[in-house]
Amino acid sequence: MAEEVKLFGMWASPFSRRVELALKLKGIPYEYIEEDLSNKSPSLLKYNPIHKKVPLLVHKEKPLAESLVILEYLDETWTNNPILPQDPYERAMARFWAKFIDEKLLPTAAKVSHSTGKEQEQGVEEVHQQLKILENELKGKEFFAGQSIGYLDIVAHVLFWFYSAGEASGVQALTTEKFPIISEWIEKLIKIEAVNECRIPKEKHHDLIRLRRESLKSASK
Ligand SMILES: N[C@@H](CCC(=O)N[C@@H](CS)C(=O)NCC(=O)O)C(=O)O
Repeated sequence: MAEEVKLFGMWASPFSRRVELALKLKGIPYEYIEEDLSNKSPSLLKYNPIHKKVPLLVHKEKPLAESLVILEYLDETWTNNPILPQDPYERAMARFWAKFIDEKLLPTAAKVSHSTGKEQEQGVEEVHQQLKILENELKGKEFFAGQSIGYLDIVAHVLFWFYSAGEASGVQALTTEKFPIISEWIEKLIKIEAVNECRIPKEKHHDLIRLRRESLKSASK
């Protein structure tokens, strides 16, 4: 039943896109509800009162927040097309790298996208170091999950957002020259239908990033 699963998301949110990608890869029918984050719906505030953020998944009236938590729930509830590895050590390592991406890499990536001048330069240096670590992890593999797309690829899919933000700001930290393995991985992902369906619309995203950077500049004047 399509109405059994509801996803409250926002088109430019890489975290929402992550959950959408998992739903599509696992073939779970769902209803998508677009949130206006400047005017959050009563449902979002009711179901996610702590963080008040998207993505929010509601399954049979039970709410779940936080994209990584949602991914695990989906995999445990719908056991077809598993995304997490079966082996406990490999599962633990997938979670380790997911934490690295969300707790280390993303804050630095956000710093690069949302700052200017010295702070941005520093962010680029830091993000280069972290992307190198991720690039090493991917060395010799088709995907982060191994032979086919899995949990860690879905988590690392936020790099699409980072790449697009780099295009819009004119400061591209994720180049093919510096990160050939990650770039090749992006090319492979794009060929997967579900990934393509979950891509953030480029022009619309660029406009949003430019708008945010404009207000950033005016605020710092
Ligand atoms: N750690 C959260 C991050 C979610 C998040 O930051 N969502 C943003 C959109 S990208 C949001 O809803 N922001 C609204 C707000 O902060 O008020 C996750 O993994 O789901």
